[in-house]
Amino acid sequence: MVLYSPLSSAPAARWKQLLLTKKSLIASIFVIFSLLGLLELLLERGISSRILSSFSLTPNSSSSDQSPLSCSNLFEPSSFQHSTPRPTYSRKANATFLTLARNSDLAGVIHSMKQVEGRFNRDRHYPWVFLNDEPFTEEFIRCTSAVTSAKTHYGQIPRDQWVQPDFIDEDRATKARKALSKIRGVFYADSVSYRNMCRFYSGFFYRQPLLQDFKYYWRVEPDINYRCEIEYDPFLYMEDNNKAYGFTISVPEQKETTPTLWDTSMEFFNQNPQYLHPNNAMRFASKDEGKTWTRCTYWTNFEIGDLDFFRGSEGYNKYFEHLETAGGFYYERWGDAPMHGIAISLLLDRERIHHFDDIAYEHTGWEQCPDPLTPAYERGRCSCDYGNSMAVKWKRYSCQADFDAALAVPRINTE
Ligand SMILES: Nc1nc2c(ncn2[C@@H]2O[C@H](COP(=O)(O)OP(=O)(O)O)[C@@H](O)[C@H]2O)c(=O)[nH]1
Ligand SMILES: [Mg+2]
Repeated sequence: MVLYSPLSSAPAARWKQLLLTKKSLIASIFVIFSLLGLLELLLERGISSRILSSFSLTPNSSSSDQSPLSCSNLFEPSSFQHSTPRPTYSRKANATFLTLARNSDLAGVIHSMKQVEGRFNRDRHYPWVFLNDEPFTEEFIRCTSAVTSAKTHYGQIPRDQWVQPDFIDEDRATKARKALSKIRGVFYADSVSYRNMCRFYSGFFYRQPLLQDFKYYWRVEPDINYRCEIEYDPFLYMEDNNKAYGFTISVPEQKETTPTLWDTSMEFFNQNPQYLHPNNAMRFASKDEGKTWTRCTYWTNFEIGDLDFFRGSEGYNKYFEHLETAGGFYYERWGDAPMHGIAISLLLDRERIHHFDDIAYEHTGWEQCPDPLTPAYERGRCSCDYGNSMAVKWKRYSCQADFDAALAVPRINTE
């Protein structure tokens, strides 16, 4: 057998020819792009940059780059089949999915919707509520409504519930953002819009008119994954078991984003002890009866909640007002996760907080996968690795042990 070598004399001519072909190929590409550049100059329409960017189109790329008819291109090969006969469910909760998004989040939103529809909602037909601080584009509405057989609703958040309030001292807020940006590893340190989003999810989401007729919401963010079928109805689980708040993953908040949140919170609860539930889950938030904070939060990009609790709880709304007045959403970077974490843990009977340990959920690489020894894993035909779960692989960053400890605290008889 003769091994091919470009240095051997016999194929030398062919090698030379190959080099020539390669050179002419490069020359042709050069000519094509020069022509495109020329055309671009003439038409001033950015053709070549669009051709180049189409080579690196990712699911996260901005939808505004795409033509109005392009939403169909965002669909991956279908992960679920509409053709097979599906069960019909006669009982439903009064519930909706809730997605806050920018128009530029379209591709990620569609990805998430397909996950939710494919793993659960194709048979249940719960509606979707989409909220945005700007008007949704016609493309966003058309593409998202095409993914679900259920109703979709689109709302714009009132400006005063989104933008930084006037009483915030902008100089102080700017200095705080600059200082936070200098610390390595703090996400969104300099972002005002992220702060708007956190404040909105802390104190305003449940006040939106589109949510007024619903009792339960299930929060869905762009670019999330459900790795098992959801074979039962989590909304009905909430209803049947009188749950007010459900989560999948719990993690501690970063110190740098919330230096004064705990003290500000304790100030409120010390002044208003009537709002503390006697059977609360304080142990989730503090190991020493409130002196120090565990920094534990329910990771709020997944949450299923009872809107009546948020709307109707005087304690929750007064607590939010107290935080709002302190200004820490802008002078620091208080997140909705630590705010919800403290409020839910202190205001609610801990029996009303539920860990959905059978739901396989992933976002930004952090995930929860059910234990394969539990029925949920097989029943859900899961495609995830329990060993990668936050509470297993990253146990030291998980707050699951704190939640379990909170549930184990002996109850006070309130009869
Ligand atoms: N309308 C709107 N939605 C936003 C804005 N910033 C964030 N969001 C949404 O708020 C949620 C959380 O934001 P995300 O960037 O995913 O935060 P992360 O998961 O903490 O990295 C997502 O549903 C985003 O689409 C914004 O400025 N406007
Ligand atoms: Mg996110």
